[in-house]
Amino acid sequence: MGARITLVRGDITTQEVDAIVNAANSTLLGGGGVDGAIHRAGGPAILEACRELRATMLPDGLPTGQAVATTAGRLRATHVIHTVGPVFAKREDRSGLLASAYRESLRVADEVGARTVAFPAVSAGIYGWPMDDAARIAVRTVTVTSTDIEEARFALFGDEAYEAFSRAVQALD
Ligand code: AR6
Repeated sequence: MGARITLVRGDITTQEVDAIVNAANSTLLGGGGVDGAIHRAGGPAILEACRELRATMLPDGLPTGQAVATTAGRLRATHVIHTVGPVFAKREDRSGLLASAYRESLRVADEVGARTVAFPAVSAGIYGWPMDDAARIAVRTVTVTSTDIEEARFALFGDEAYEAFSRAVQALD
């Protein structure tokens, strides 16, 4: 069964869900955008857990298209699931990696027992993915992936993102 998709406008860090997905980079050591906001709101426990992962399971970092869970520190959520979306490239189709970031995040969410998960528009900020296409890939991948998650909530910053995801959801019907 696929998860029920919901859309909200606003800050992902304040969502009351079991797990929040972070649009991280391979170092797992922080950055701007959603990543910066999650570390700021969640406090140092998240970075500590990421450093521990780098020192043990992931010495070379988290590959693009993969996902890994840590504590959510002070956030209302219990888990942060860090995933790495691809940087958009005009001359190369990396959409398989973007779909993989969502699929792997759902797999890890199942592993930690999450029932509600909030996603940002992975790759559609600093990594430059055109919003309409990012929304289509996100919505399609979550819809076709089999999972025990009940709700996949996209927490979207700004009208452009919200409208793009609304169109992508409407296009499913
Ligand atoms: N809540 C919800 N959405 C947000 C928030 C927030 N608090 N902040 C930004 N967005 P981005 P990427 C939106 O750049 O493109 C970091 O440096 C934003 O408007 O966060 O995958 C990482 O460390 C955009 O629509 O992620 C990586 O180096 C979407 O979230 C790199 O950025 C994703 O934007 C990853 O870039």
